[in-house]
Amino acid sequence: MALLRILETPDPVLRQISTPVEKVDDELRTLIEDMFETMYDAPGIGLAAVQVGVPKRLLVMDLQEPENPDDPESPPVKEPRVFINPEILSHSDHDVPYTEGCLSVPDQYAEVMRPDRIRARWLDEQGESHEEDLDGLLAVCLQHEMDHLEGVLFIDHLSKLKRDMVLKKLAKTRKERGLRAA
Ligand code: GNR
Ligand code: NI
Repeated sequence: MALLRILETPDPVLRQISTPVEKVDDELRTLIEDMFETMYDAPGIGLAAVQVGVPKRLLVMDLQEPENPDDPESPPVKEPRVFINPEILSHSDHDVPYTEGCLSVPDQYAEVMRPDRIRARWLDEQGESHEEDLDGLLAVCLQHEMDHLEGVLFIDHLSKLKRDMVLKKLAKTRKERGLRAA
């Protein structure tokens, strides 16, 4: 098990287009384990391989939703999911807003519009194929992660004005952090 370093914008690796996974083997499963460890540590609800410097079409996810939906403080249910070579087969024509964040754009949040339902196909860590209709946060998160496979960040969905605001805030946060660390 190992914690991996998460790349942050403007690292050019985040702009690479990830290539298909050719073989689901033990080497890949080790990377998947390390990605889960890194994602839970961050903490985040999803992580694409390219975010840890491996531009392959692989992502991990765990929404870590509270056991009791009426009590946000109740312990999260662990539901790790692995998506290898994911494809979106179709999507609804109804877009909904969701306030997104990204471990590669730390501590910045903005509303992004995406289709509320998608039909997706992917391989799991055993190489087995799955096809399912997804909605809610699962659909939002899978679309966010699949953007990473194309070198796209959530800020790319914003107007230039909003994107520049987010990047300015990011620069300010980094500067303040740097001063405090010094
Ligand atoms: O941890 C994350 N939270 C999140 C919230 C709303 C929409 C998408 C996400 S994914 C993000 C982790 C991440 O950057 N994955 O690429
Ligand atoms: Ni992200």
